[in-house]
Amino acid sequence: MKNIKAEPFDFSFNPATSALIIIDMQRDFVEPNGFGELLGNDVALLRSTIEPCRKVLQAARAAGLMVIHTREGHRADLTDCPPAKLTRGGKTVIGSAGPMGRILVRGEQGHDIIPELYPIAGEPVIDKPGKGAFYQTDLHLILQSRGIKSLIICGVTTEVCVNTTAREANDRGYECLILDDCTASYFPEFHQAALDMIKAQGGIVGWVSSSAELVSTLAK
Ligand code: C5J
Repeated sequence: MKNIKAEPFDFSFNPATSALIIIDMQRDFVEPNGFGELLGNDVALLRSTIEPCRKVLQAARAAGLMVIHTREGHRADLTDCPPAKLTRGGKTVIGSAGPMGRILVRGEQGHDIIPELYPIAGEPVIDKPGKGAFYQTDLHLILQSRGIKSLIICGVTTEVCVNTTAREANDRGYECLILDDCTASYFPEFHQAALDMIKAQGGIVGWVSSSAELVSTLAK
């Protein structure tokens, strides 16, 4: 077992039954000219997560942790995109043409994971139509098949897909550790509130720690 300094109290995990899950580090959210920027957001706020995520990914791979990546997006014909989701965002609607291809459509440049964190062979990529990584995906089946009990969660955005996934995981019995500097929001105050909600009430959804703590714990 490993013990990592975390809030609201130390988080214990067995690397053999733990997975690193990196949420939606896609060009559409993190790079200029993607969905996020076209919606009027400052992607620099999310790009601060890239280097800490890269270090965590490297450490997780070296320690033999299971690594899973997710991508939010839809089929080219948008048949898996609820009409309610399609009408949001003003002119920047899902499926419309952008500088990196059709927005949040699978197979388009913008939908793919940024090169800095690109998956390697053996790392499952979960394509999800919703905000949560468990909704309408085979993530739970994959985790159960590998005997995974604990999830270390990174990615964007903290209050949307990271938070939704942590809540879904918590309800399914997984213990979740979210890494503060490996998650971010276009709205810094939402990032802080989202992490506060996770660790409140004795860790009602999970634990919060940092990339440095995780990397040093895995190296011990
Ligand atoms: C959003 C996400 N923010 N990955 N998606 O729409 O958090």
